[in-house]
Amino acid sequence: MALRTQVGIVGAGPAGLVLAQLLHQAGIDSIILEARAREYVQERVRAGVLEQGTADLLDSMGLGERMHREGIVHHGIYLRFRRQSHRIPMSELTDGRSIWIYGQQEVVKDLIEARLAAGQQLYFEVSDVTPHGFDGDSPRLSFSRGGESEEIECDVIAGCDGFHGVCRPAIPDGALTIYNHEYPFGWLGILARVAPSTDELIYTNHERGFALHSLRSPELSRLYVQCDPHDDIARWPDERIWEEMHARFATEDGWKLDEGPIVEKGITPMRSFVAQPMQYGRLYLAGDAAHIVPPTGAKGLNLAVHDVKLLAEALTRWYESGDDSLLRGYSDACLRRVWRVQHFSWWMTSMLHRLGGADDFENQLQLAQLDYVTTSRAAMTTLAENYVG
Ligand code: RFL
Ligand code: PHB
Repeated sequence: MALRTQVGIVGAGPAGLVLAQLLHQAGIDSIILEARAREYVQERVRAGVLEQGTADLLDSMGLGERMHREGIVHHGIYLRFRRQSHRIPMSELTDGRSIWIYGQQEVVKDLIEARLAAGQQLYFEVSDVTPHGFDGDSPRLSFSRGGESEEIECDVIAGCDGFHGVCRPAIPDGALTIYNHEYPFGWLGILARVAPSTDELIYTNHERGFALHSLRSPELSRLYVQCDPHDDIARWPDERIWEEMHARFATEDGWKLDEGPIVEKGITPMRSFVAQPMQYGRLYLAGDAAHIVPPTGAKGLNLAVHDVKLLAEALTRWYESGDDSLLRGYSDACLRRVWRVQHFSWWMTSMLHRLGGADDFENQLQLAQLDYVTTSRAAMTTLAENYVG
């Protein structure tokens, strides 16, 4: 017998989990199907920066308790170039707005715990998830669980299954316009068991390439260096990683980067991607399933959360009054912010990375832009406004 729910959600990343929680609070029933195991989803190291609006939303959902205890509020960031650091006082420039340092996997843990504590349905380790019938009015999700084939009948499907998911490819050819931009570099990221060497994030433009010093807690540092996206992580023993970090973060005034045991490392390619519209019939895409931004602006998770906030509002309106105007306008409403964030993320990426051009012209332009952004209050405010969201 088929299972039945109101909203069938594919993917238990931030998008799927926040959507499910918002719907639950509005009295709307959903089932989440997740391909991976709970432990895998909870341990995947990814984003670390929450915009004020994301943190406020988690708070309003009653999920902010641990974030307030363990998260760290930052009021500024540093841009480092020509071996000097320049602080962008974000809160001062944005009427007191700030960002939270709280790992994506911590957000995901809090959401999964809330979902299961409320007795709501979330199936891990399912396979062969396939959306059907979403061009009509009887959408279904077929899948396998423990070797058995099962099916969910629902009113709508939410494709929150990330960039490599099955929902976006299920939309017929020609219905989506795809914008895709790949960068000729990636990020090598590490998590190191050592106190951060900085009080706020440092974004560095260096002739050897970009570097970022972030953190997770008073004992855990998160650092990235620009690298070849096709490089093999085996070619990066710990000594080589630290050597590169020291070279790129070096300052005139002798600032020191502390080393510690590396507990996680990996290489991520970078792309900018948008599929539009973000809906087809009764299938709605949200988060990385619909768009990817390079991580330089710290926006991917925040954008995913913004999408599902709009989707939850639209579905709530529809269930309460039969009014589908917000649902019909879902994609347009999301895409306005998606493209603003696309521009900001591309701009930050272009300003801070070695772009691989044959001459030094682009580097000089970057330095001119960095000088402007760190001296003009108007330019600084533009960066700050976009960064805090
Ligand atoms: P996710 O997190 O990829 O979740 C999708 C979920 O769907 C599951 N799935 C399926 N389930 C069932 N059937 C299928 N066929 C399925 N296919 C996939 C997956 O297992 C997964 O659990 O997408 P979502 O929810 O849209 O969330 C997006 C964010 O995860 C992403 O945008 C951010 O991590 C991006 N990002 C950052 N965002 C920020 O806002 N601030 C940051 O500081 C930041 N730093 C980063 C980042 C991403 C990074 N990487 C590794 C890509 C730093 C890095 C290095
Ligand atoms: C992180 O802490 O993982 C992080 C911070 C800022 C970024 C990207 C990633 O822009």
